[in-house]
Amino acid sequence: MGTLSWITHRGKFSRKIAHGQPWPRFTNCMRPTVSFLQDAPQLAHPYRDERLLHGLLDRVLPHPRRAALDTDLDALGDYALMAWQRASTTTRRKPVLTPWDAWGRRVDRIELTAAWQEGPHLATRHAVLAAGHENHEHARLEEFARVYLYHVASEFYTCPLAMTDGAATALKASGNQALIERAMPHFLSRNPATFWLSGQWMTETHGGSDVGQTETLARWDADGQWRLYGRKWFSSAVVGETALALARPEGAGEGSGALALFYVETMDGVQRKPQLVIDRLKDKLGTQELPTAEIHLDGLAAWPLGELSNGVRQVAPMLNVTRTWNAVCAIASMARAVALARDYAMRRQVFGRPLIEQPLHAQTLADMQAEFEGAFALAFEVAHLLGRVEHGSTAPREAMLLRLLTPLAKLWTGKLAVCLCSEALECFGGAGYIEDTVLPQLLRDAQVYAIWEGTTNVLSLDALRALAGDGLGALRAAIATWQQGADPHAAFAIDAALDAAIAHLDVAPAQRATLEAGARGISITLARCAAAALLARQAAWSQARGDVRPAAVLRRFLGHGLLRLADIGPEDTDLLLG
Ligand code: MFK
Repeated sequence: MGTLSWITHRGKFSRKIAHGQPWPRFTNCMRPTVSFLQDAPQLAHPYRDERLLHGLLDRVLPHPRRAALDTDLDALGDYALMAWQRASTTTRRKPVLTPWDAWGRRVDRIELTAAWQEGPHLATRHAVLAAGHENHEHARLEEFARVYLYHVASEFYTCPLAMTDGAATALKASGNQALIERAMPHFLSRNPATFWLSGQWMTETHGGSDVGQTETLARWDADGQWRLYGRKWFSSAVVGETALALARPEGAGEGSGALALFYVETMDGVQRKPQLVIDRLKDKLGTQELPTAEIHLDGLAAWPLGELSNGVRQVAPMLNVTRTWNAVCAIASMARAVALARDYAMRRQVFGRPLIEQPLHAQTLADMQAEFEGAFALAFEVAHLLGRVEHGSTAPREAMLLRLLTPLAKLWTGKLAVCLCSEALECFGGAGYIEDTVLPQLLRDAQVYAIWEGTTNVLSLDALRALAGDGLGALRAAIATWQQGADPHAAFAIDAALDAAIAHLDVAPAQRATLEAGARGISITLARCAAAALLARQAAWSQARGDVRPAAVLRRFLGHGLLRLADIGPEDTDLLLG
């Protein structure tokens, strides 16, 4: 027996249907009512209700700094809440490129989404970039707290912000006073009218990892000006007023050592310079609000940052900053996914009780939470360390630590974001697969974190580069410090995993292939060891204040195991792929 209800222009009707009796056909004037509706997930205030960020800032920042930061973080949390509600009630838009105007003039005009139009106002009003370049050791931490809250709401406007931050950092490192004086006031402006964005033009048609194959040519033209000629295949912030571009000075040799790093400006007043042509916008899996473009350069004026070679070395400060953004933005996406899944589990009734009371579902959510908190701890440690190293308030060894932790945090959080966003979608059942819940976007967007700014494998090889210096010694020393006062079982587990990873690094130079083949496993194991030690530090601090929750997070994280080493040799790989 069942009851069918429906509404027509004459009112509401219902009819009992006996078992086996056919259900009547609906006519156009009958509108079925739904007797069971599911509650949509609600987003808690991304700042006020964010336990982890509060815990971190309370532990680290001196009281006056902590209090001063509150206004910006609270406002960015409000904006994030508004943006979530807006995204839930409007159709998702993409930027639109208009190459020609109605009268045949080349205009390359790009219409941006609402969040992108709001971007310069938000970024300058809340000093997102300017905060990171203030002269104190917590500057980067305070910057990345803002980034964490703003990122998802920004619809990846954080991508050009990251590159602008990277460009500012690379300019400072270059010591080129003329360019610093010209661009920095715009990059760090607190006024949207004078704010400039920077792009990062590296990738060409052969792909992004092997930058040494760059074909863009830099020519010293008869007018006494360097000019760039060539094609860049992925330009993420094509709306930027400036960019840093790798190019090969005419007559220079092959390979990456012969590349130079140039600064360019893209606008002539309100018009885009005609020597920069936008060929088309990319059609991407995710980050769809971000106008990623294919461009070509036909004599765009350019200024070298420094020497006319070693451009990769000169752009490295930019890469390390954007990789930190990548890690913080990855944990911001994880935070959103985990928060929505947890909220939904409290609303959704299934098999007679809320989903959160189903033991297996609760277990799944707790597992996600523990992994997220480990990633949060590592990403923010990198952010804070970056500021302390830049400010000069650390021992020299900590610069080595930063050099190693940056690729580790980027590569591990990039992979974890995909995994947790996928798991979160599954927590919604079929609804997680439906576009107008806005949930699938989380997964599609997350995929970029593992690709941007170097793939997991490229970053694993970069970690080997960092380990070849004194990165390992620095990591060992840091882990020993972080886990002081930690539960001895936790310290034992972390040390054992660290020793196992180090044993995998101990290969003869002739066995470089074995080392490289294992680089991803080593990197993820080291990242997990660092994260566990940081969780242990937070657990000890919190326990002393009567909060035992972080200790439970640490136990759960350790329960997932720290080791991700690959124990299968290259010979087996050859057999598998043969
Ligand atoms: C919302 C979040 C937003 C995030 C931003 C999104 C923007 C997305 C836009 C992009 O994705 S732009 C494309 C980004 N492309 C990459 O990240 C390139 C990936 N490939 C690599 O990282 C390769 O490892 C690399 C290009 C660096 C290899 O180049 P080489 O020239 O073959 O490497 P080599 O010879 O080992 O290094 C050259 C020098 O740079 C060496 O120094 P020396 O000359 O002094 O010996 C290296 O030590 C140094 N170096 C390389 N990577 C470094 C570094 N130094 C410091 N830090 C690093 N990370």
